Amino acid sequence: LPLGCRGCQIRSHLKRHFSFQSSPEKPYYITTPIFYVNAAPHVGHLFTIVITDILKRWQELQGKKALFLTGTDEHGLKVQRAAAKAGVDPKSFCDKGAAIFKELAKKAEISNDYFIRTTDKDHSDAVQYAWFMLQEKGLIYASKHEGWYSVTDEAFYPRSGVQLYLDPPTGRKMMTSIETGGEVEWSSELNYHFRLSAFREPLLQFYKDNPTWISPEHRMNDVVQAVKGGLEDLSVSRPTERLSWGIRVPGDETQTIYVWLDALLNYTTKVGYPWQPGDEHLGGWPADCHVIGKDIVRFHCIYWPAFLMALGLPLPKKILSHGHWTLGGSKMSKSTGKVVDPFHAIDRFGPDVMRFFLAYDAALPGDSSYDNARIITRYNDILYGKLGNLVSRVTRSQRWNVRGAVQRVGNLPAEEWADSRFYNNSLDSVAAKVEAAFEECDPRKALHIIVDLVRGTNTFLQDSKPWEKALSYASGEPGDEVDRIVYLAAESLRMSGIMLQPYMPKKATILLDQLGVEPSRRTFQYCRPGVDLEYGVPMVDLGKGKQGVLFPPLASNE
Ligand code: MET
Repeated sequence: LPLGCRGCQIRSHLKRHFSFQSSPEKPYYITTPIFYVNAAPHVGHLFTIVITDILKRWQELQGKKALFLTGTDEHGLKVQRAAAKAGVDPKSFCDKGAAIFKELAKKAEISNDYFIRTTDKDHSDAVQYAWFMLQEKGLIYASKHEGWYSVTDEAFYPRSGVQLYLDPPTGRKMMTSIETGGEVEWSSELNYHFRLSAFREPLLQFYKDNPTWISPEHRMNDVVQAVKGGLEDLSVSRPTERLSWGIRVPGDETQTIYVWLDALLNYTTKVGYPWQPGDEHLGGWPADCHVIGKDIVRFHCIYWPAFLMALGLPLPKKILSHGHWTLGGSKMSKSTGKVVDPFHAIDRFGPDVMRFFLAYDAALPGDSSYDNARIITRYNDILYGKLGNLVSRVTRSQRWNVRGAVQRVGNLPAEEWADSRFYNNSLDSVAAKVEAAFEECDPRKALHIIVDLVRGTNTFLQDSKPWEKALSYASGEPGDEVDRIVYLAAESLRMSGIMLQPYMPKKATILLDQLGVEPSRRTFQYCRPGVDLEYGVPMVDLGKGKQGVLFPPLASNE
């Protein structure tokens, strides 16, 4: 009885909290994992939020409403112990950690709409409600649990999942998880279990019906094998005397909810769970894409869909699991001291250049190695050498002006200017190729296609030498042939600028301002040759010399 009452209380309390404006269309909804607050962010976190931001901004470029949730995972033994070690109360510890992640998002030009903290009251109330619903459905039961627990991974492992490890530097013997290397400790206690085993068949059926649900697809095989191999019921609470920093089990103060159940629910609680049946879409649920690292596939691809099925909620449409960043050949990790501070990296190269580099060399689908020298190479070769150069060549020439070329050539029938190898091979098809890459959730591939266009346009100019041809027109009018060349190069730049906005929001805006593209004409629908005849007059002072240069040469000490 007390539990039932508690459920009603929670529900009526929550109804006051979530009221979404009705809108007929479900927004596109994308998320990052919520990050543990106990460790400072490294470049891998920056990569995850940047990739997610690019995918979100791509949707907006298409004219769709998109919502982006990121945040911090604040409960659990790991955070509890880190706070104790730091000698501060857990809440103050979390406040500090969450502020750093928020600052990183701001510094990296991330356009997240929400930032959830699992210590938010709305969230913990909704988690208790979900628990209550699972219990009502008979999917949670109490029993003794014995097993190995890794605090680093916040996960239990079966006997077959652990091994004895001898730490070479210290000679210390310890038990570790075979999968992650995280140290495990033995625990034998009474706690609540979720009937995960009951979801084996529904999960296998779901994977079968949705073979492209996980990207890259090969990770689906591992998930299917794991589920086929058998699913044990999952321990979903710990005794409060061990784990006090968390959400209490409703009706049983002696137990605290397992941090992963608490954490996974963030994706729904921030967008209005518990909804009135059928109203999920108002806040954006189901998520269109959860972006995650490959190390947390099990939680997102087995536990999470099982929890949602248990709650009778729709499943997310896509899981994009990326690889890791390595440094000097091994995984970036705090324990080995091999980490790159993303704040320093942004201070050094700027947010847009970092975003470009992380997307161009993205750990998608495999791992990537992080290297400052490579960032410099990419900058010199692509941003300074190709894109910056193209902008200067097109917009700053004394021998022609873009506006004149757009007016004179753009108004002609397409046969008059579109019939060239450059047009047919690059300009005409680039938008469709980029779009297809985004449909495959591959912003890296999409960026390579855009960069290829920029390279190709430089080559086209190099080969057609409009600067030489323009010299032979003394009247000041550059003439048909030069006009056509300039027009095609300007169109390429205009389309590249539009498609680069999700990657480099600030730099792409400057580029489009310099090219004089109206802000209302910067969406993907304008990403076809010949559709905009209104551009060409710079909206900003292009300045002289270095002033206004989009990508200046790097200082020699870089
Ligand atoms: N905090 C977890 C991690 O950083 C992710 C939780 S996502 C629900 O791995």
